Amino acid sequence: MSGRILITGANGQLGTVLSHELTKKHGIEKVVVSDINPQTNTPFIFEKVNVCESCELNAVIVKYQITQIYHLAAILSADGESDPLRSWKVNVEGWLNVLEAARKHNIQKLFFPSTIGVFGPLSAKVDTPNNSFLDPLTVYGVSKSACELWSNYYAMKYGLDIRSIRYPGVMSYQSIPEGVTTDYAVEMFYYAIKEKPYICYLEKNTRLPMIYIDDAIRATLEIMDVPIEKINVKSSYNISGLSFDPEMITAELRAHIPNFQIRYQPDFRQQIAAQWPISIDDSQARKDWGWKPKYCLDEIVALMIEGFRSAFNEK
Ligand code: AKB
Repeated sequence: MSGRILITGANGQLGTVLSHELTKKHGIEKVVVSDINPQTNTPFIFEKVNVCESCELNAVIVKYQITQIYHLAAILSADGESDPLRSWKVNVEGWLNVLEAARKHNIQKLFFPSTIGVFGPLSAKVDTPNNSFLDPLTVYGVSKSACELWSNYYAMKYGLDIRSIRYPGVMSYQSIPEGVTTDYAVEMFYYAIKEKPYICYLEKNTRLPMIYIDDAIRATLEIMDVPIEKINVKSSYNISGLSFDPEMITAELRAHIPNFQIRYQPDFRQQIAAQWPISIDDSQARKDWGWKPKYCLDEIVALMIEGFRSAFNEK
């Protein structure tokens, strides 16, 4: 591969793992990880980049001769509601800065992370199709659906090669996500291994599309590797791993930690989750570029417990 890869938002839940996977695949000298916040003791080539500052972004692209960009910098669903205009600025103006830089510097390939948060009340709740009408009711969903439209425009007008996935809620043990409506499915493992009761901010039967981090990262690498001719969706591809609600995952968790206690105290994130699909139709991704999830609930729960225990040195 000529040039180097730039990851923005590398300190986030996806970026933390994707940085390792891309350096494993291409070599540590081929990947530049960046974030608005510094990385301590990082093994990577790291640059502090605020994606809202196009000069910072362009300077890194020129300095390292970047030819691919994985743009993960964003403010997610829960945090976004506390400052809608800042969320719009970071999510949309940040992506436009990347698109403009890609156009000016002939970036060969771009990855854009969209979300199930682009769907709203008018979308089918079960097996939500890829071509649903998008009527999101969070600024996160509004901004990400606007970014999908900008991706389609830059692909059509300037011929940019942009690949995009609508991630479900992601489960990983490598970081504790923040400002994320699906956080509960990660936080509960931390409380369980610490033998503390968990207060869940969603109702016990709020079912959402979810995916294990390894499936999410594999999907990202796979969609970036397929020939452009296979990419028929220029907005973003639905993908899904599985669907579950807090009650289902609690039952699976208690098979490993029987005394795990959970109480339900819904907050504003329940209203966000209630607008989202229960399950996703990812048949277009399966057809176009061979997407297929590998992890089911019992495997994910076992991996999450093992991962959190080793991360927090719990036996
Ligand atoms: C969130 O909950 O904000 C994200 C998402 C579904 O995109 N995990």
